[in-house]
Amino acid sequence: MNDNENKAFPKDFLWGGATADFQYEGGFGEGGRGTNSQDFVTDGSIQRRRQITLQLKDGSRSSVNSLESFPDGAEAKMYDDEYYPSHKAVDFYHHYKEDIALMAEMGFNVYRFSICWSRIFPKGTEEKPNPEGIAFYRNVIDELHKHGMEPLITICHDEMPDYLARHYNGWENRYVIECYVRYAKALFEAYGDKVKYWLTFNELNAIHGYSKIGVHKMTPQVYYQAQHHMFLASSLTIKMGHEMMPNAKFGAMFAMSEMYPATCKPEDIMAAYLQRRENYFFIDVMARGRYPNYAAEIFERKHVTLKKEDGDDEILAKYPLDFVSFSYYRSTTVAKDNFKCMDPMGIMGGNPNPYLESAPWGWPIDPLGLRYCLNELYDRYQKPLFVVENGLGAVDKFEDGTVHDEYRMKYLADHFKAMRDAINIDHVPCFGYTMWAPIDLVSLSTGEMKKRYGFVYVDMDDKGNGTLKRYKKDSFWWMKKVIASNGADLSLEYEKK
Ligand code: BGP
Repeated sequence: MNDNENKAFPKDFLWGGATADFQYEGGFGEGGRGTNSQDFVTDGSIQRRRQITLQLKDGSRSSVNSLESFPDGAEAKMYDDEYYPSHKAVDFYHHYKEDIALMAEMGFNVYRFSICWSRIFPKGTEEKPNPEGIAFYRNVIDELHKHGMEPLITICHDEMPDYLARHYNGWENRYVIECYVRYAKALFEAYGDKVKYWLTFNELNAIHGYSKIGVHKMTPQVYYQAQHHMFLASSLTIKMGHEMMPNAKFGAMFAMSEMYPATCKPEDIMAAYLQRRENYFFIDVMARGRYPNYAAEIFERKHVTLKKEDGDDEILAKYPLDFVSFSYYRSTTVAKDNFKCMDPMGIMGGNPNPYLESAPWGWPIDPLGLRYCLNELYDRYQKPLFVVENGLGAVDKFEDGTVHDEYRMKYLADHFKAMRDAINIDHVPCFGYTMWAPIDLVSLSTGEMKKRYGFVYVDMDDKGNGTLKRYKKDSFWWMKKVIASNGADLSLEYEKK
């Protein structure tokens, strides 16, 4: 056995959890919050995809699934008889003190959360931020510090003020860069002395459509143009952030899923390579600071002509990411005949791997793939790494005031071991881990509550009924033990203390 295998994690390793506002916070219509592009997305399931409800040009009601284009002239609209999970989510807005205390009790020293852009700038076009929105997150940050926790802020997690989507077509419009940078500046002015770690965007490689990037029609042209604007917004924000907060560190988050060739047939290996490359495209631009040479092949194949202005390339080159962060839930396989570049993450499933078991919502469980990703990402970018999402969505049985979720402990223990091996054996500099999601919240892909990730059970069902009361699961106590040992003790034994 290698002597380094069971060593603890590095001394200052950051252990914590991650959430996103529209899945967790709620507080719709409170504190001056403006409507957000995610507020029109209904609940759903694996069989029934989440819908964005619409009003058509002739005034009639319709809907599209959250990745599809709107019919001409249609606009997003809410209806009283629909359930929209983002409105209440699990109400962190009114439970933040209790939730942060629970996270602290497990020993977290970091908490990753996203700020709701429309809580700070309700329309996105205002000159001055909403003071109530600024105050809410200041209270959250102060509460974290009170408990010795470091905030890690996602500036934009798959959403935007609805006004910018509706009137400007979201990120397709270059004007939105200016709005985003003004928003980031307001955050840096308000919290710059309290927050060191920032993520400019969440999963740029996996966001499509109106709810996430504000565009009415999804074509490759619109998609890559929108991405170009997000790359620029990120770089300009990093520039400004470093000027305003010399100690701050910036990342952006990518959805990683190891994409293995389905067989050793050269055609499958090539298909897997091409699909991986298409996924890496986004990190390549932001971490290396330039479009990769293979971008030309993607743009030719998809008939994309990017509109760039003079100076864009210099901005990307001068202000790349300080660290690379990513989500990792599973791996997938790629064969020549299942190659589908536009949706590399297959958020609703993924191709099976005969060597792996799948989690309840179909994602193959592959801890070793995390070690592989960490090695590959470091080798590719030579930048420190942060695993900012990983966890198991499962159907939990609530009994005796708790959940006996050994399956969750096992999933996490195996992934922690893989991460520990990457750090201790392979010498990959990974400085933190935030588990998705420490308190149960609404699933992004299906809008369900029953796909639960947390160490803490929240009493709420798929339609938002319940007391919202929080209960510690068995894994709560286990995680507390793991953090207390700084990851040296990953056994499934624990005591409830
Ligand atoms: C990531 C998102 C999160 C989160 C997670 C789990 O892609 O950044 O917002 O929800 O996936 O996905 P789901 O909620 O669909 O299980």
